[in-house]
Order: sequence, then structure tokens, then C-alpha cells
Amino acid sequence: MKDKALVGIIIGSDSDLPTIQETVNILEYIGVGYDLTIASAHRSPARVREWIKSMEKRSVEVFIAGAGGAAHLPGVVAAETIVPVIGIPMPTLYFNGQDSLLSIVQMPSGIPVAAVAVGKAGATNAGLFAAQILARKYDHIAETLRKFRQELAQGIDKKAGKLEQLGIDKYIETM
Ligand code: RP5
Repeated sequence: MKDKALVGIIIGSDSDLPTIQETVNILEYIGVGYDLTIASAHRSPARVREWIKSMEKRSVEVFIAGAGGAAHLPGVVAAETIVPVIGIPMPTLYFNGQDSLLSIVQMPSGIPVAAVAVGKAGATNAGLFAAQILARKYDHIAETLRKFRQELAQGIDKKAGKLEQLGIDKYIETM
């Protein structure tokens, strides 16, 4: 965590930590300061509200909220602030995160939450999307994001080269 938290990350339970680790990883790679806390829309609503207010005082610029099941946390955060909120639907045991996804994506008109994919891909993309919002204002973040895109493309080029060289059967043996 860095001193200046541009991104406030909140998750509903410690069971969300393995997924939110991907958000933390990408923000650290890009060099974006964040604050991470656990507070639940249902089990500790007062703490959710207090944390949002404290983050607003620290001039947070984007919130990321991850929750699973009856995943009301991102919507509750969005109801309390006009800072943009990105919602991550956490994977769940019984419905594979579809419950989380529908809870987060089906916000009523007037209180938006930008929902990303369920699970770790969504967690990475939440961090990247937050960074892209911040990149409008912070040049060093924009520069790192461009570098990240180049590295993604280079990674695919490398795979294509390997496939040409080995063919499909040998390639799969190396995986
Ligand atoms: C949500 O309920 C959390 O975000 C978590 O994804 C889900 C299950 O929480 P635990 O029962 O594992 O604490 O509030």
C-alpha cells in the first residue's frame, strides 16, 4: 500500500482476498497507490460508510468493491459517493459467481456501478480500468499502461512464433 491512495478497494470478506490479490498486483505493477479494507454491506454497514467517508477525505479518485453472493457492497458504496465505483463479482460455490454478477450489474437507474468479469480476470481488469481513469490526469500512469499493452502484445507474438516453430502437438507438450 502507498501513502497517497488514489484507489480505495473494499471487499466483503477475507474469503475474497485470493481474488482481490490480482487487483493489488496490477495496481502495484502500475505504481498506483491504494487502500484495501474488509467491510460488509450486510454484516458491518456502519464500517462501510465510515471507510467511504475517510477515503473521500483522503481524496480517493476511484473505488473498487468486490463481493460475492447477494453482492450488494459495490451498489452500497456507489449510493454513498459520487466517486466512480467498479464492482468485481466474486466467484461463489453454488452459482459460480452468476449470483454476484447479477447483483452487481443490475443497478437501478441513477446509481451506476461499472461491473467487470467474475473472478480473477475481472479483478485484474478492475485495477486496469481504475488506472485508465487515473491516466487521464496522471501522465506516469498513462505511460505505464502503454508499456503494459506493449508487453501484452509481445507475449502473444512470442506464443505465435513458438507455435510456428513447434507445431501444435509439441507446443501442447510444453504447456
Ligand atoms: C460476501 O459474501 C463476501 O464478499 C463474500 O464473497 C461472500 C461470502 O462471505 P464469507 O461467508 O466467506 O465471509 O459478503
